[in-house]
Amino acid sequence: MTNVTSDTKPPVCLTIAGLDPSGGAGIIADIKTFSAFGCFASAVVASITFQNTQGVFGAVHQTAESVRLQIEPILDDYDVAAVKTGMLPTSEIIDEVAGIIKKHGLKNVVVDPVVRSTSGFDLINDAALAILIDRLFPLADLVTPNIPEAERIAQMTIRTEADIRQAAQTMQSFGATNVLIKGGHFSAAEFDGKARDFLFSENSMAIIEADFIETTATHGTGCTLAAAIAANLAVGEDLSKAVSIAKEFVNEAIRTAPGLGKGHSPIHI
Ligand code: PXL
Repeated sequence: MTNVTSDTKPPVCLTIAGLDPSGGAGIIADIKTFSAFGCFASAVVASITFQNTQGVFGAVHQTAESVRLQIEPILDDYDVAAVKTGMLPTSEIIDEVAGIIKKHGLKNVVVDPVVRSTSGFDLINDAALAILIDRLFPLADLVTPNIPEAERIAQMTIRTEADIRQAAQTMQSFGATNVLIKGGHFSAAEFDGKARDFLFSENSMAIIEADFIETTATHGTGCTLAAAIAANLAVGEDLSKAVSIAKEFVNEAIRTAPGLGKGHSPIHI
């Protein structure tokens, strides 16, 4: 039997994250996003969550061994062009993932420091968050916290743009080279109808702006944004371009969200 192959191979993107079986967030959102940018999706499950648009009801986490046994065959077989991590619920899993990223010299690593669901379910415990900061931040090309995540990681309250700068500096002092603080949860006193994300690189800060859309249909935005950035890095965009393309992509997905479910509806692409 012949193996018919095409000359043009899509870049392979790998997500290591949680499964949201209702399809809004986690690896399902990541897979859809990788595909949307012409990448080939591979996906490693770190936890199986039980949820719908109304809440997260529980989770069964994988072991570090299960995560390793999922990842290694992929890396033995494919050249992975970018990696996105999402819900990594335990210290053991984070330690394993960091070791593998280091050992294989994986590039274009986007770390979404998932901490808690919108409904208030803890997706990671405090001990694991400390390991995530310690082990994964230094290996990340980009870390993408939202405001509540940035507050928990930097251990401060964020109310102003100056607070955002300070939180980013703290995260950079933890070893993160580039930090994207997503301002969707940020309601500045002088709110002017814009949703702003703040991209901190070694010596610069850029503001990525889009129209603020008043909606509760935002389930999956964080995962989709990080996956879109990873996919755009995989196809060769530089970081700042990848972030602005991803931001526009997520905004369009919010704008066109189909209103599924009875709670926080997922975006859809
Ligand atoms: O949006 C954060 C998030 C990430 N990953 C998984 C989730 C959630 C939120 O519910 O379930 C698997």
